[in-house]
Amino acid sequence: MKITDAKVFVGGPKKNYVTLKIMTDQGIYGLGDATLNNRETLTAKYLQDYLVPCLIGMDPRRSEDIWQYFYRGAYFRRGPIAMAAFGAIDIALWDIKAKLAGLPLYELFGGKSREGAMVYAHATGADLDDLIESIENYVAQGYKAVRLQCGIPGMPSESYGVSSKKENSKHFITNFLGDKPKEEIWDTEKYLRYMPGVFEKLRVKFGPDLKLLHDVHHRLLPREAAEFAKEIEQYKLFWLEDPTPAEDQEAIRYIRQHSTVPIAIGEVFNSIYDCNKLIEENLIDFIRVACTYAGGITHVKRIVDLAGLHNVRTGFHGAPSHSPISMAAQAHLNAWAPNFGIQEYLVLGTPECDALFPSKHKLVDGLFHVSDEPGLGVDFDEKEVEKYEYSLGFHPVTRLVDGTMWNY
Ligand code: KDG
Ligand code: MG
Repeated sequence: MKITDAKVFVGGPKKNYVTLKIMTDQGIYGLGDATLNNRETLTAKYLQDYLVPCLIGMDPRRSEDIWQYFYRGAYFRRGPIAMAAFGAIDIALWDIKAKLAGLPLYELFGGKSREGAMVYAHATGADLDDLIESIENYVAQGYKAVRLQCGIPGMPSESYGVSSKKENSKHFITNFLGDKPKEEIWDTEKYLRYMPGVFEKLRVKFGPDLKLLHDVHHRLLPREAAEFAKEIEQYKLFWLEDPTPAEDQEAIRYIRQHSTVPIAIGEVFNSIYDCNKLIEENLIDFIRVACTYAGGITHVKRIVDLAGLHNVRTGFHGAPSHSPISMAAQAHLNAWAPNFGIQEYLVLGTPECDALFPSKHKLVDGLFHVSDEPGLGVDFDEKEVEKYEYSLGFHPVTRLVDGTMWNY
């Protein structure tokens, strides 16, 4: 069996999805996702110029060897652009492998460990009343877990995950489009003073069963994060995400020494070498890598297995920049993983997205049910993608009130 061709497409509804389609001499094709948010043309070019020419003629069943060929062959290892490009190839090869076997992908990992995998939605509000409305909306739809981000009184601008527009509380997707990054101003003191009260009120309002998550989005210093984590321990969050930037892993140890609040980290990681210490030394509770830019299924499965040895559970990144292809790859891992925790979920379900990526995956009562079709269970409409053009976008940048550059 041989790979005969591979095409890269860039486009999608409100997102520049980078989709890879690998064709074979047996008529079976595989799909991969190389979308690296706000750097999409780079992964597309990496694939087109350096990887696709080498793929032609390779045996698509040899996904491990092909992964090693590109990873070791790059010489300059790791990095989000390369790992996203390798990831797209890897996801497409697993799709082909499962289609060849005539089985849904999860069967190749060891079969299902659960019927539905719990997901969390993004609740947001410019103020606490808006946030409560947003959470109620998700609870009414059957969600068992919500991530909550709340506007902070007196905060000089919108900050991560918060929108001042009320209508966004039902379906808020950050808009990154524009020819320069937006600037946001962040006030740590105001955040630290206000946020614990939000958790308290939400616990009283929604009771003990609803799983509450919160993303600090890398904004705190280690001591601030430790104090915050200690203070909010009593509100029993499902997780506290990215309290500090993850490149300083000793900071996580410091937070850990002061609080038992569950910590989730890893959406910016692209390699097992970014997280092996955090996992092996039990510094985190959830690992948030994504199939897209952490090298695809082959590499992420290795991380999941390492995490399982240390009682670290999965909580894969699932921001809107992941196309339904990588979300499907993660859904198959979620159906199988013995150490599954939760899945971030936003992207599937809009009519435009369904038209571009038809699939039978279903969300029922806050649980993701993976389709039983052979392969990933997602298709891609090449005609439909022609409707969309690439649009430039940037992550916002953040400054402290005195102008100092900070972490977005
Ligand atoms: O591209 C960056 C986003 O994916 C990130 O800001 C989203 O933090 C995020 C999350 O938890 O989904
Ligand atoms: Mg996050």
